[in-house]
Amino acid sequence: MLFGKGLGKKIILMTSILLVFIVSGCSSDDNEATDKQGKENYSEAVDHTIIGIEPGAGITVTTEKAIEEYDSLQGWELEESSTAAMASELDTAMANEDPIVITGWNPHWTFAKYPDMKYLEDTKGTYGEVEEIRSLARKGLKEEKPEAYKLIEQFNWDVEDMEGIMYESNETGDDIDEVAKQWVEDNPEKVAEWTDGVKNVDGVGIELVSTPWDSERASSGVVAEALKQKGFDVTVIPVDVAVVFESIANGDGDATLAAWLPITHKDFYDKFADDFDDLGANLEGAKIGLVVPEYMDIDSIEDLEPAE
Ligand code: PBE
Repeated sequence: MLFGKGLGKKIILMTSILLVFIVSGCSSDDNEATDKQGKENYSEAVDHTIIGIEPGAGITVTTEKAIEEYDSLQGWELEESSTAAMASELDTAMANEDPIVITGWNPHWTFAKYPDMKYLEDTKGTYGEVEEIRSLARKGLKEEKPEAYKLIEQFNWDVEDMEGIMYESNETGDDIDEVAKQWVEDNPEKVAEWTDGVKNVDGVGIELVSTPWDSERASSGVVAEALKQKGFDVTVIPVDVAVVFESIANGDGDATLAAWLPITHKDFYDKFADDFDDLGANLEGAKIGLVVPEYMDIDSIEDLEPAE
């Protein structure tokens, strides 16, 4: 079983959510006829369609792989649009208790808003187990801007911190940058760990390349604020995942806090792996996968049915 030892512990850290789903058994042992009931209906009811997000996302690439790898997903479509469009389809489905299959991830405020959702068991490990979010820096940053490098290398926080900012911004409507700035003021001990031994500079420019999701707006927001406190002139540029990796590799951007690994951004990472410094995890206990409402009586991706 994929979701065995180790994961359980980490997942408890992952706040509210899910892990009611700590998988209790293998559906392949279950009675075949019982298995088929309902599941087929769900697959037909959702028109063999997974509701996805932006085309350039790592989770989109990974879901295309899942559709290739799982017999149960043969003939399925991934509907690509945007995170906002997915959230609105989810809203409608949940309000009507309709079945829906989405591409989901943590940290994400959706799980705070809808605690009654579960990851489908991923028996083939296409989505991996636990993900971490890593910081990467361009070659040469360490020598050229050592104080920025040191702060970014020391940046580390928890799922709860990131989700707290995302959730508050979503609830209050306040911009994530503002909430992140306030978070830095409210959490001086954590920020002191990141800035430990970092000397003040006088207006040195630093460019953080990031992705447009709330999770990365939160991390870039807090680090930008911490860097500003040390005298840096910080710019945060949100771009597609592919461009994040490309611009760190070719030196256009200084650093990113947005690399989801080992699975989500694997293809992008591998393509440029020799061309940047990997500064390690800034957050542990992230996750991606296929997610359904708790009221759907299935546990595993294998409980779905291929399109005829
Ligand atoms: N996400 C959120 C991104 C990374 C951050 C999981 C939607 C993705 O590339 O899939």
